[in-house]
Amino acid sequence: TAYKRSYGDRAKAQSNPAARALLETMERKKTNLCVSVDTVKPADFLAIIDAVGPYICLIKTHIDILEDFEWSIIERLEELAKKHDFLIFEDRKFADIGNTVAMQYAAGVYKIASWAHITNAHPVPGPSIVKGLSSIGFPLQRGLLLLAEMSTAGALTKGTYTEEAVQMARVHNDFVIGFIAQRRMNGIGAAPGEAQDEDFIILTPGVGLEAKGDAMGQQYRTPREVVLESGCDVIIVGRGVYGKDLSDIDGIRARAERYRGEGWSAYLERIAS
Ligand code: S5P
Repeated sequence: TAYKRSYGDRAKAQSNPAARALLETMERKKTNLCVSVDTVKPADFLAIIDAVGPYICLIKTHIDILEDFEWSIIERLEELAKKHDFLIFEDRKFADIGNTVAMQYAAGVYKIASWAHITNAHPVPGPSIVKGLSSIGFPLQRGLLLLAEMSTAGALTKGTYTEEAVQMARVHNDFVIGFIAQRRMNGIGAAPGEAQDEDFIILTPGVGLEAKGDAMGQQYRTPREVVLESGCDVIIVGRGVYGKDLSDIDGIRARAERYRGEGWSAYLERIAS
């Protein structure tokens, strides 16, 4: 099965350019770490990205959190992505009808499709949302992740909801490259014998080495649990890396290095087993 193969091997079989570039970057830089940089001040945002850049395959943004947004922040982000060789994932969590999300993705203040290689959407509106986003993103060689599961306690993303999310992805697998989920999704909800060689990329938030959760329902597992035991591909780490003191750049760099190491050794163990 796909998750026993190397990222580099899996890259070759991907037809979506964003999926292929992500897997190739992971192989080249030997990292399955995505840092989620959820900061309010543009200066912190850019300083943290520059510090963690060498250790990551992907940076995850919530662009609408930033104060005093201006386009030069995007230009700087793109420069850092080139300098350190990583891709950009805007965690927009689109959730509206196709016609609306197409405008939210292409236009407005942030023009997400113009700079984010990858974005994500809730499958709750049905295939309309994938059609709408694909009409903008597919011609730009972007990739979409569906939120098949969430990391928070009491999440409604379970059972047939998760299964139907995977089936939606299967129908649109030129643009949907994988899932935000807590475990591997290949073959879920498929008839026996079908979907044998599908290879969805699984990006997993709710990863932390120190805490078990936060005061608002977030739940953490270790990189080892996520990558080795649950067969996920990319670990998404926010507070575990940037911590409480955003000016402690050395500490942030050291933690990124540590999560990179933990994630990568869990992966090496997985493909060797
Ligand atoms: O189920 C989810 C999906 C996402 S994308 N749970 C999550 O926590 N996320 C995002 O991952 C969340 O919006 C945040 O940006 C990040 C987790 O941050 P951390 O500080 O808890 O690691």
